[in-house]
Amino acid sequence: MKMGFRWYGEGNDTISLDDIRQIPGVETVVWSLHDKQAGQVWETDEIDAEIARITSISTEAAARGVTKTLDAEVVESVNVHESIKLGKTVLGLGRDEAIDNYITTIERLGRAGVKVVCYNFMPVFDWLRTDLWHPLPDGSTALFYEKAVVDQMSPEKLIADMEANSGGLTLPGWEPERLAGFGEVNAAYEGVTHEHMYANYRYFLDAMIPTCEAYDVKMGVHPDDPPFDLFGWPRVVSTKQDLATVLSLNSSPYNGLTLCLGSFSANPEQDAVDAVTTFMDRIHFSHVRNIKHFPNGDFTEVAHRAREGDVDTVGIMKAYAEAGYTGYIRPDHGRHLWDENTTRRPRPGYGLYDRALGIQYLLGVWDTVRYQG
Ligand code: CS2
Ligand code: MN
Repeated sequence: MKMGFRWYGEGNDTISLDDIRQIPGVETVVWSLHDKQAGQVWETDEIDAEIARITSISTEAAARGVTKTLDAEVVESVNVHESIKLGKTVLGLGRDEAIDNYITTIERLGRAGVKVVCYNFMPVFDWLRTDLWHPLPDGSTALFYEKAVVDQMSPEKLIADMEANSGGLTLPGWEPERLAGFGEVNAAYEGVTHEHMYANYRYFLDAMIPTCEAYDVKMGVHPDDPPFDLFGWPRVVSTKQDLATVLSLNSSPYNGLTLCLGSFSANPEQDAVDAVTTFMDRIHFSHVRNIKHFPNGDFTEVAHRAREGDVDTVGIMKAYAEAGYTGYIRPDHGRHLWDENTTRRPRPGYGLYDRALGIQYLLGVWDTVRYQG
């Protein structure tokens, strides 16, 4: 297993590579070119520059005797253009052109040494919460989902609220360019069923997977977050059955999962440990985090420690360790702690401290199973 840490890039994150380097156990920086829109090709020189930045040690740090390096083997995400999900031209781009661009990007990432690419197949929106800075009883804040708000609100109002709530930062999945196309995309989903989505998904995989095999880049789809339909749009990566269906669309091991156990567990009926053991050989990357459910359908994100919430993070790490899992793992959304609620406001869910604490907890379980004595 390799432990990773998501980083938004120089000048785009409150956390530095030198901060990440000091978290015990982190080997991989999970990165992306965050200014790229879905459908765009990633340029080789931009890819190379970002990887060089991540894998090198700054002159200043080297002068202090720093020698620990990080790798850049995991990308999260290369976003899928809506035309691919819809199977038709939308926002001025045809499906086949969008797929060709995606394949070119995968090829270039493979050449540069990237091993896993995370993506999602959610229609219109990426992840969804109603409060990004929800107070917890200990004074920290965390991402929160209030069911009644989503049930009563229009997507347009939610977009406005999220923008107001993001502290001026562009939220991945909520990029202004994506939101600008909302009306057209929303209309294009009229009448699109889950079956249509699966047919388009298969078409995409069949076109792309041979390139993934040739360049040794494993694809990992991230589950829908939250894992149920929203605003009538068809989500197809929500349930355990959905994950099995997606894997069956193309049987290559390169068609795999980014098993995000927080997203998956946002449906309280789903069993995270069971998903890990069921899909083990097709999991290339995993996000381990914890959430707490309320009887009215709300949920909040909490610390990674199992007893803080409803996700069995110990059972998850035990299952990975017992199987000798060789893929990548990262902590997922953490709470915002200490100065992150005042002066050092991070990207929502992506502060430094709680993810660093979470990693130590996850590695504690891993080491208990793998390295006793
Ligand atoms: C989220 C998503 O749960 C998560 O990791 O923050 O933004 C996720 O990165 C994307 O859906 C993956 O494509
Ligand atoms: Mn996740």
